[in-house]
Amino acid sequence: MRIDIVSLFPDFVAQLAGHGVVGRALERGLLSLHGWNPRDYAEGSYRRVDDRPFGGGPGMVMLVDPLRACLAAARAADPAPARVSYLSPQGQRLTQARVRELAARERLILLCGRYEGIDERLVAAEVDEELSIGDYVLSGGELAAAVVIDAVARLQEGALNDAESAAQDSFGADAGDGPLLLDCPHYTRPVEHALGVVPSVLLSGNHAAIARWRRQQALGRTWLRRPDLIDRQALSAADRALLDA
Ligand code: 6GU
Repeated sequence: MRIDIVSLFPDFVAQLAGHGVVGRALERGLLSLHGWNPRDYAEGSYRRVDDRPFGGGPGMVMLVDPLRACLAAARAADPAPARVSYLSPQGQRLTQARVRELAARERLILLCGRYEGIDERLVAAEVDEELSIGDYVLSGGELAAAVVIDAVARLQEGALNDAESAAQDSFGADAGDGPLLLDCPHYTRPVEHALGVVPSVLLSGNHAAIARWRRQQALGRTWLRRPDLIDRQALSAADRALLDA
């Protein structure tokens, strides 16, 4: 998958590439990241990318033309067509279902705004979807883009190690089908500690019992902490039985 990021902060892309699952996905050739700076497409010696808002008020609004030229260059860098996703608090909330849909695309163009926003005419003409990562305000789209990139990178086939992938299947937090559940508790050595003992089922060697316990913990935690994530009617009969047990 190819991801193009349009941002006034080119260092941001380099930061992402150096670490963790995203870094590994890049190394393995599962993902490529390309940064595009609208300032490189701005005219004049000042290379102006923003101006004061009509109607007054604080802050600056990003100009249409540098962004339009920058987006055109990003699009043209690869023959595959790409939708433009604008990261903004006005967007639809990002969910794991949406992440799965984004991860399946061949290309993404992520548009990061700064300051008070982007001239609405650019948004209307060039943006295919607006995405928000939650109901709070960030000073720019870059952190939101990083969230999208991380979430999408780890779903690329081969991005995770075996152990990480295993945690994703049937009883994991993101089974891929069914509800997104909160994770179950995890323990490591020592078995006995002043702060408590490890649940005995995890030491039993009974893999079916362990899987059942983890699924039950995940369901129970989700039910208690994030009831909005579970539609009881949509659970499998097996999950309902675990939740009721
Ligand atoms: Cl995508 N951008 C900004 N600036 N703020 C946000 C956001 C995005 N999602 C939540 N808050």
